Amino acid sequence: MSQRTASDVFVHCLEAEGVRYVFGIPGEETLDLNRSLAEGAVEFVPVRHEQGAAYMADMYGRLTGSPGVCLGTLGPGACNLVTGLADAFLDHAPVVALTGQGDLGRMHKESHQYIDLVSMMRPITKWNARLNSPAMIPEAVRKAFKVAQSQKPGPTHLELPEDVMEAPLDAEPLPVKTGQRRPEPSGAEIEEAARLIQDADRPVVLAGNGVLRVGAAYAGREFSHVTGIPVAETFMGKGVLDYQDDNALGTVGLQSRDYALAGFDDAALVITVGYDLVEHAPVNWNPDRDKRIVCVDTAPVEIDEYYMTDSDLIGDIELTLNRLAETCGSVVETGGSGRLNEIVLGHFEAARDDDRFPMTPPRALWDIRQALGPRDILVSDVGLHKLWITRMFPAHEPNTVMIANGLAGMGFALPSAIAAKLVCPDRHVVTVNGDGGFLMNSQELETAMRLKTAIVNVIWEDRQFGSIVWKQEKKFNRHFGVDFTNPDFVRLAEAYGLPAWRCESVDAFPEHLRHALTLDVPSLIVLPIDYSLDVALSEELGQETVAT
Ligand SMILES: Cc1ncc(C[n+]2csc(CCOP(=O)(O)OP(=O)(O)O)c2C)c(N)n1
Repeated sequence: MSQRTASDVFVHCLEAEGVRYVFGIPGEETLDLNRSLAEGAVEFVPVRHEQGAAYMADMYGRLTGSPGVCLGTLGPGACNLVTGLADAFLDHAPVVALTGQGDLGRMHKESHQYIDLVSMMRPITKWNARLNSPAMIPEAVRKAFKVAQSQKPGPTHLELPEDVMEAPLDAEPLPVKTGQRRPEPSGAEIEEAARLIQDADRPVVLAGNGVLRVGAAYAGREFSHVTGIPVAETFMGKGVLDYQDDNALGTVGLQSRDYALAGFDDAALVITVGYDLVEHAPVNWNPDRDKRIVCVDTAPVEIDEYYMTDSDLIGDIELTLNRLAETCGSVVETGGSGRLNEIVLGHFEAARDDDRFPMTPPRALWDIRQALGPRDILVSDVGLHKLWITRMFPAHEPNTVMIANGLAGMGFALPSAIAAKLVCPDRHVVTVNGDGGFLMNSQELETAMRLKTAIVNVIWEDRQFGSIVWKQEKKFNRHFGVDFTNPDFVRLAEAYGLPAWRCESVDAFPEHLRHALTLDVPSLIVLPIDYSLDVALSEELGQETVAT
């Protein structure tokens, strides 16, 4: 038997971690690793730009809870991973990034494509290391996965010098422990929080990304139903409650009065559940710092002068919510107002009869909602369309409206959707993109076609960076530096082998969409969009408070 190399052991460690895919682009400095991957059980998925690989790993991590893995070579390959890893860092997606590197012997001097990747990755990873010797591999891989997955999750990075990976090594992976005890707050902490909640005037829940991340949405529903306390959701918390649930207050955060109209002004206490401060700063819902706050989360809370908590219930969110519901029982004076939902869903429902063309965003979202089932997935790119989606697109189930929020990088949707389809082959996956962001990673149409990931890509075409136009018009009454022309997107998609259509009438969109959803290959729909309707829907909702 030929001698095993460090790269063989490395891949064996990935297999032990349960890795299914490595998304990436190989390089001359990852030859041994790619050879070992080719001979092992993990599928290497070649992509067309490393940013796409990082976003695929990010979405894989979001939807499975297990780290997605991406690979770039040294220097330029690693640099291209950065945007996707920064996204995973700010939105807390578990990812393990692997990068090639030159030999250990040339790192102290100027040399071809050498950049100190460990330093470069430091601010956007939870942990990050160079493999200085083959013997480190079992420990380093186990640590990279454990840290990426532990709360709150995020990316880790391993830099793999070429000479380390080709060296002989005979070693086994460290055991991967599962079924460990889930930490919980103490009984006394639960009781104190329950007392605060029972004594408070008109409490409400603010549910965030963390609830979905740990699969605790159903515990959130149960908590709301047992206690009677209604739930407002952040953009990334969509689907904690079905939007048709009587206790659903809607998605808050786009405009300043969202919170007031969901009942926050009258609430003396807010229970934040799985809320990451990066989602929307607490100054927006607690501007006078007068609310009592019960925090249910997986990790100690961040400090913010507008978020000084009265009770921290740190541990497993599902267990905590179950115990808190049991201890609180039915709460007498619950808060919340249905006004926000009335306004937003009122516009949404009315859109069904809006036959203007180019289409208005609410009508487009109405058609998408009708075409998708409750568990199907909508992935938004970044731009004005994202604000419309977060404002208005109603979710039935958790993890069905996926967005890039913390970093909010354009180009997120297409590669992420490919991974969503790999993870959820039985669910429809639709992307909505601006014509600006779509071209940032459109090369991944080739990856989608090759993998036969049957995602439907909808481009809202306005030949402008729409959200910047919107902001410039509000600030200066004019816009500049935001107009462009587009390629013929239909012919572009066809060049990759995808079926594609341009909508020429309002009825064409639902027709094309429904047809596209029956196909077993990816497809593309160009939808001329009319952004003249303000996403800041009404004065009653106040000024917008977020950036795209
Ligand atoms: C990678 C990246 N570059 C720049 C921005 C800043 N930015 C946010 S939205 C936006 C315009 C988006 O335009 P488009 O993709 O056409 O979508 P639309 O707003 O028209 O829906 C820009 C430039 C960003 N978020 N990400």
